[in-house]
Amino acid sequence: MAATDKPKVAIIMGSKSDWPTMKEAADILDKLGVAYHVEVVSAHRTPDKLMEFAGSAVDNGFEVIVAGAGGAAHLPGMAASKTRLPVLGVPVQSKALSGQDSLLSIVQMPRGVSVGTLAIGGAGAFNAGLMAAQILANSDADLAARIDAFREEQTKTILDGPDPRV
Ligand code: RP5
Repeated sequence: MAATDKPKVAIIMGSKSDWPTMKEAADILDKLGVAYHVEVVSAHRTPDKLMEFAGSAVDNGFEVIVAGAGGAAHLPGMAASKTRLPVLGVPVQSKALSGQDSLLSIVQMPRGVSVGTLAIGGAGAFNAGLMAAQILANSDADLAARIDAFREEQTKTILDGPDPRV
């Protein structure tokens, strides 16, 4: 990946406190050589910024948005309301309700405005990054090959260590 590559993936989150979770999306994109943009954009604390960010996302060259939020997690849905880009929602694990609140806030979108909802927490963030890469790979053969290699490596790791005790 060239340093000058304009990111096609935006990773946004409601708070700096979401970063330890959302870093997992960044980590898999790093591993797959996909450039990304990272920014805190809060649906509740910075609503005008969210509208501006999502409303200009296509013009800014983004092709996928990964959005993570916890609690009353309205960020992914409100981002999706302002852009036709695929929005992958990550429910961050909240302290009070263990992310059940985040999950339900993100997943129950009304018909006609879609958010692809991932699992609660780090695995969801990782898979959101992976899915963003898989979307881009439809028009990027080199990235598709890197994803295939990642999957083969993952499978080999399991097959090479079948004994659960070691
Ligand atoms: C949400 O509120 C954020 O996405 C975060 O998960 C949660 C708590 O935010 P902080 O109070 O830690 O900033 O908007």
